[in-house]
Amino acid sequence: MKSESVTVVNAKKQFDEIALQFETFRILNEEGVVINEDAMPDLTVEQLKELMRRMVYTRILDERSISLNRQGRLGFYAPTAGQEASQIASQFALEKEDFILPGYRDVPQIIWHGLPLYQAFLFSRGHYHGNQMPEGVNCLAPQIIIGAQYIQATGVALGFKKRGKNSVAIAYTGDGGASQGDFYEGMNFAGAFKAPVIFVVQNNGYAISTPVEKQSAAATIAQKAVAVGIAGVQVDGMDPLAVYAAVRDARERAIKGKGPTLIETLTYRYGPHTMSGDDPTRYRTKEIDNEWHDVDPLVRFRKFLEAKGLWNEEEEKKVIEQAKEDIKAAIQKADQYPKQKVTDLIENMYEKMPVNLQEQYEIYKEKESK
Ligand SMILES: Cc1ncc(C[n+]2csc(CCOP(=O)(O)OP(=O)(O)O)c2C)c(N)n1
Repeated sequence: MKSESVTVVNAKKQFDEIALQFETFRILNEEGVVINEDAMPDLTVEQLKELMRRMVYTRILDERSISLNRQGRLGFYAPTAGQEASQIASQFALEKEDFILPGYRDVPQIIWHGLPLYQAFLFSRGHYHGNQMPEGVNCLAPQIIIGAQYIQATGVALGFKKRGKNSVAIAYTGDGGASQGDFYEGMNFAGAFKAPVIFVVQNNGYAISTPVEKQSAAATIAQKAVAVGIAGVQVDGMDPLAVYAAVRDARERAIKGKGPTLIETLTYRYGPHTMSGDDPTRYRTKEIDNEWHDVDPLVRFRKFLEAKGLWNEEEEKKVIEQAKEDIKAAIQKADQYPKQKVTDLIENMYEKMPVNLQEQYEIYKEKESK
């Protein structure tokens, strides 16, 4: 065969071009000024204010949760401050019937989807009732196994599709999650079957202490969508309007049968990985912290609303007081909830108790009745 007949692929050029197509989608700049008017989502004044309220509330919830953890009143806790635009604005773009498959840091989304606060505190304490979603709250319990919820989300979405429902599943993971096999497997299957699912990667730069550059040679996580033939977008994860618009758009396409979307949000967690001993000063500098604080989602959105005369200090204070009151009541309710027993664990593990556990169950029932 003559060499001229062979098509030579300029792979380097192709790769570079792919990365270029994934420029960061943004609507608000750091000063809270709209720089992408065409992409402005259709939100009412009340919805814009509600989005701000939820972000302020969630920041307080994070502060209080950290302090409750330090007092020994909460157990496992993964801080959320810095990630409010990625978390709260993405949930805000959903409908109640949509199904959330969260990771351990995504407790705020499931609270705003309907999980009572006292149950979120029980989840933190490892109490089974923290994982029992009330009827009509369409969420799974936060997943600790990194990336596993990507496969589960595809299954939930296919269920919606088979039943002809106009609902979507949304799965959250971090940048570390995008290094897992489950991430590719879930997206690949969803793409092939056009499952109505939204895959969100909150890229906060680190999987505990491992920087994202050490997890992948790809210039963006969003471009990984290309390999499985689905839509992908990289979003400024500190811009609540951009996150909202991207998720809303992905949702609309999903329910129209156009398949899944991978959304990478560029964000940052201000605190440690979890409250179980991580020290971020060992792998991040103060300068990096400051750079991200300068683009804080609450500051940016506050400026945007204030310029329109829709937000002020008084309004913010009201939200803060409400959050503190709710948190106090919820932790008291969690304290009063019956302590977890071994029999509770066995009862809640299987729909039908296996025979081998039945024996142990009887032993504990006897012990716990004393
Ligand atoms: C399958 C699996 N491997 C390892 C771990 C241990 N682990 C817990 S959190 C974490 C880092 C995850 O980072 P990322 O996905 O970026 O999420 P982030 O915590 O930044 O939100 C690891 C490796 C785990 N929970 N599950």
